[in-house]
Amino acid sequence: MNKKFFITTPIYYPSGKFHIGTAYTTVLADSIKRYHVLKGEDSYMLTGTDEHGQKIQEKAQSLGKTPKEYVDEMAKMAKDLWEQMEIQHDDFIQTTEERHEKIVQKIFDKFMEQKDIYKGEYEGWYCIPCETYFTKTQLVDGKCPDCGREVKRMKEEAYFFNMKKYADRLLKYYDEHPDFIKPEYRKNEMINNFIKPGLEDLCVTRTSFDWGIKVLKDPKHVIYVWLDALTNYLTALGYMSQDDSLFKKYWPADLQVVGKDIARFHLIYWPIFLMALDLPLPKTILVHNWIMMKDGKMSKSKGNVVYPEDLVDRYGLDATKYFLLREMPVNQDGLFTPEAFIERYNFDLCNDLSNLLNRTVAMVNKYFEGKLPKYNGTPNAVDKELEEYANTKIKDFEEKWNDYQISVAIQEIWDLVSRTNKYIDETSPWQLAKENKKEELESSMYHLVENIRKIAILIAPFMNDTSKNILKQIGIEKENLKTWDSLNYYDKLEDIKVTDKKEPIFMRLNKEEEVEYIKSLMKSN
Ligand code: ME8
Repeated sequence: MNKKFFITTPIYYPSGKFHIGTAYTTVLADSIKRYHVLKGEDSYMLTGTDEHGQKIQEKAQSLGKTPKEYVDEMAKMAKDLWEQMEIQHDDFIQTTEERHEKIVQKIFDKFMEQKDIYKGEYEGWYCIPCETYFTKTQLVDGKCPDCGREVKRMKEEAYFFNMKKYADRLLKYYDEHPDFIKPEYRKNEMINNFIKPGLEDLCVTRTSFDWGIKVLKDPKHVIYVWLDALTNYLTALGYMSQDDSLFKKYWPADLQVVGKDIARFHLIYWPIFLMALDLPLPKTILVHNWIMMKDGKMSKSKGNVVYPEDLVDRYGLDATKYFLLREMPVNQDGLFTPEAFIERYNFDLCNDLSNLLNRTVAMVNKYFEGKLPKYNGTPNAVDKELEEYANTKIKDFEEKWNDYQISVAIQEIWDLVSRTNKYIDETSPWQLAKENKKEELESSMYHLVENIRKIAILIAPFMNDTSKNILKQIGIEKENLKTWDSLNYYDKLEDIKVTDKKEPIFMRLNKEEEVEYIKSLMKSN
């Protein structure tokens, strides 16, 4: 049986168009899924929208819509964007769907029966116009962080989940499962900032609004945010429902991708909910950092928002995905600047990758009428070194990618691109042709095309069209030369005819013009 790979993204708040930061999580998850598909694994990806809560209810009201009308429109917008970005999710769950709501109610009842949930009083700083509670630390100068008005100390009846009960078990789990949290420093943050100082019980219901899943036995309460949102990962697979075949097949998740702002909920509450349900925990939760702008967070009021579809329309899907994944380090926030975007396009994609392909294709045409010579069984020292370099880089790529250090893994591919470009200068095929060194010239062409084939396969998870285009241009038609396993060979290219057309995959952009273009988009957004 095939190895399975189940991956999830967070479910998104439908509060408006998604910017490149929001799209990043999904692009990242999609690329990881595609990598596993390429490796022949039975892969399944889940995404969706998180549709309950007071803010959504108010937003719908302000637009003169029912909350359901509003969230359905937003879910459609999300689906359309994922389609445009060629995201290959297998399911899209909306938390207002019956398949979700019913099971959340069952889970709530189970937790009540187990005495994991108890009734108490929620006390906090309440902003009456915003109808929202805040903790003391959330207040700004003692006032509401949203509207700046006075807040009042208030209480309301609420249900709580007994988190404390599971704290020691969670710490033990962290300790025994070093792969559970990536990158590792996030684990220390959780332990030092939240668990060691004393885990607080989590308020899981509200009575101040009703756009939520009702507690069956106490319907003035709606189930509040995290117990509703997090359980989507189970309900989408049919957990506790009549048909739970997907759940049986795919749970536990192999990877759950989340942004840093929701790390605490996924690294503390989520595993505790799963423990309380007596379910296995996901193998890894990957916490990524944020895409920031020069002047901080992306926001409409700052006029610095970039939407993915604008970049895709002008620069193509692959360049957009490449930038997002390449520019975001694992351990810290990444910066989006129009200059960096255009430079990556011009240097990495055009100068390095596109030129390598063009030069190679042109030379195979010039020296061999487009027909690639076969592998010479006795490569010379320079060729051998290139082969070894490629093998090492592929290994390094896999190691980093499997550890979800995606930008570092992509750098490994570009090292191979640079090294292969350098190989052209080292072997100087034009010189070999002049001196009539046919065997060396043949070997040089073979090694170039073979490295390009490998590069095309390595980029396929995040630059699918470019990968296909490159393989087509270098005349790779046989399926067995496009598989992940075929990265292990070096000597199997035969009867290969490269294209005789000049079709650059990326063309140099005018930096000043394009930087201005992106800046004007940001201002108008
Ligand atoms: O958090 N850079 O939804 P959401 C990178 N509904 N990632 C960013 C980002 C940025 N600038 N801005 C946002 C929610 N994100 C909840 C999730 S899951 C059970 C419930 C990421 O729409 C953010 O970190 O506010 C999160 O992972 C995702 O976008 C969705 O955020």
